[in-house]
Amino acid sequence: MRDGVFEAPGRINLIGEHTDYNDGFVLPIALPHVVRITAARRDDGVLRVASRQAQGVAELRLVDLAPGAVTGWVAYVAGVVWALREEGHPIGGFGLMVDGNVPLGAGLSSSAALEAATALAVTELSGVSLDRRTLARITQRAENDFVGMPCGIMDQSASLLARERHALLLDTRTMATEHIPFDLAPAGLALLVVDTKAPHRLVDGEYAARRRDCHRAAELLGVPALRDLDEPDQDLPDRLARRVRHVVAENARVLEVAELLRTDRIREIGPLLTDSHTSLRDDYEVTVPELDVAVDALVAAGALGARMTGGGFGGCVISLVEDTAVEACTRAVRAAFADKNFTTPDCWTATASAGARRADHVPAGVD
Ligand code: GAF
Repeated sequence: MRDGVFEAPGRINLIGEHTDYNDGFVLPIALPHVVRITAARRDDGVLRVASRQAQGVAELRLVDLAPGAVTGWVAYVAGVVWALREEGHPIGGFGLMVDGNVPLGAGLSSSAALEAATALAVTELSGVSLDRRTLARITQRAENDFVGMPCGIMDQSASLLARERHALLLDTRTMATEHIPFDLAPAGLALLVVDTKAPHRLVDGEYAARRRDCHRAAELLGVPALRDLDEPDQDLPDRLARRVRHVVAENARVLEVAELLRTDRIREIGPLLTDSHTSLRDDYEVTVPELDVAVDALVAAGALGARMTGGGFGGCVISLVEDTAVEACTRAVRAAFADKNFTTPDCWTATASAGARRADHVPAGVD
């Protein structure tokens, strides 16, 4: 029996990188690209997961779900069911068919989209009513404790809370949100995305190492989180001082970009995007040559600003460009990549799209 279809988008972060696990600010948009799950309840206590993009079918008994017991992409699905059950929600067996078009391994949060779609599907079809912020926290818990990736809460929040034609300003400490209009076409602008194809691996030591640096710095400075600093501190060991400088400046940039968007001064966010990239390259040290070459080529070709987006170490660059400059910027990046013998990048423009939703519109009273 087909019980329901649920969709959750990937995301692009406009600015506010590596701030979420420091209790800071982020400003993502949801992509039009989604993970789609067709879900049906089962009464045998089994979670059966299949995907149109991957081989094989996983059949897991709910009672066996435990951190470490499941690996690969199925862990993101199983982890959400596990986390919900851990928190006492009555989630039973399910058959889930996963489909989607969020580019994989590109730093566009295909895994958070998978988690969000799973959470929405299994709660709604079980009659468990949880608000979106709670779902964001539970899906983050699934990724932290079940998958073993110590991510912050940005990606899950973007997928669950974002709105069409708006950017989501999120205070990750309070989970307060503001939906700020972000509609580039009427302003004659475009957001050009360059998927560098540089392999992107966050479940490795580098992300966790940055997180440890930040926590150590906060501890040394006697603050609950780096969010609580207004000025970078000079008394730390060099590496920690640079990490702190990035986080403090990046939080300030997010708030500045938010204010520029609120007051309809979109073009003026360009230099702040590029400053963010420079800081991620020099102080936070999470870029790779493909990301730096793309940003340099875009800015040289006339982009108003450009930066890596997401965790770094590969993945995508975003740039704010006049809509008349999209082709020239695309050509410039392709030429720069060819010159360096890098893999040819994918280039496309993104629009701010809707957050996770039920996609089979069941008339009221039928379900
Ligand atoms: C990854 C993480 F999952 C997010 O929580 C965030 O920390 C991001 O990297 C960096 O801003 O996407």
